[in-house]
Amino acid sequence: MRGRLPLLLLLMTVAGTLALAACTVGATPEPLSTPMPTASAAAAPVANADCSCPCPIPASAQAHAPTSTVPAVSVAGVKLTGQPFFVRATDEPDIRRCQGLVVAAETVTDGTFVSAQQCWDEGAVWWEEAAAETSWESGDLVAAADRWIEIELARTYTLREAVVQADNNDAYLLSYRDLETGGWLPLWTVPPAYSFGMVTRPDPLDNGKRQALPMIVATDAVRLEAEFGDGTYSVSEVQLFGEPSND
Ligand SMILES: [Ca+2]
Ligand SMILES: [Ca+2]
Repeated sequence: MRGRLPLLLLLMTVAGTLALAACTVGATPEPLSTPMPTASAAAAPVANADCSCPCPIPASAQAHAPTSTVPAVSVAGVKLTGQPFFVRATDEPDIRRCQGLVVAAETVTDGTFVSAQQCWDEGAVWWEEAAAETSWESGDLVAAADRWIEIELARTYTLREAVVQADNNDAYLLSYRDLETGGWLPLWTVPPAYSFGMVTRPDPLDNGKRQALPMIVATDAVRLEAEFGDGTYSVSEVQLFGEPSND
C-alpha cells in the first residue's frame, strides 16, 4: 500500500498538467473538421472549472466571429501619382500578362475584393517597371520609388488595422502622412504571399481578417507603393480601420 500513494500523486499531477494544457490550447480555434462535442462531452463543465482562460468556443461559432470591432475609416479620394499606371513597360511578349484592363483609381477603396488568384492586370490598379524585363524571374527586384497610390482620408484618424489585396509575388509599402511635417513615413510592409494572381494579406483565405498595424498613428492620408517584387505590380483593395482623431 505504501508504494501506491506516490504513484497516485504522480498520476494526479500528470492529469492536472494535461488539463492545463487543454485549457491553453482551447483558446486556439479548432479546425473546422473537428467534430462538434457530443452531449456527454459538453456536459462536463467541471473539467474546465479551474481554467483561467475562456473555455473553447464551438468551431461553428468561431468561423463567423468578427476578428475586430474597430470601425472602417472613410476615404475622401484616391489618386495615382508619379509615373503612369496601366502602361506596358515593353513591347516584348510577357507570359505574365493577361488583358491589361484599365480601372478607376477609386476601385482600390470601393470595399470590393477581386476573386482570389485573379490575374494581376484584370481588375486591379496595375503598373510595370521597365527594369524588370530582364531579370523578373528572380522575383526580388527592389521597386523603383516612382509612383504611388495615394488615399486621402475623410478626416484625421487613429489607424490601427489594415487589409490589402495585391499581386501575390511582391511586397508593398504602406506609408502614412505625418500631420506635422507633411512627409511620408513607413507604416506597414505588406509581405509577399506567393501563390498566383491577386492575394489578400494578412490572410489569403479570409478577406475579413485584419493586420494589426506595427504602429498606431494619427494621420489624414496613406499611400501604397511597390517595395520589391518582379516588376509587375497591382493593388485591388486597401481597407483601413481606426477611430476618428482630433490630433
Ligand atoms: Ca476594390
Ligand atoms: Ca508581381
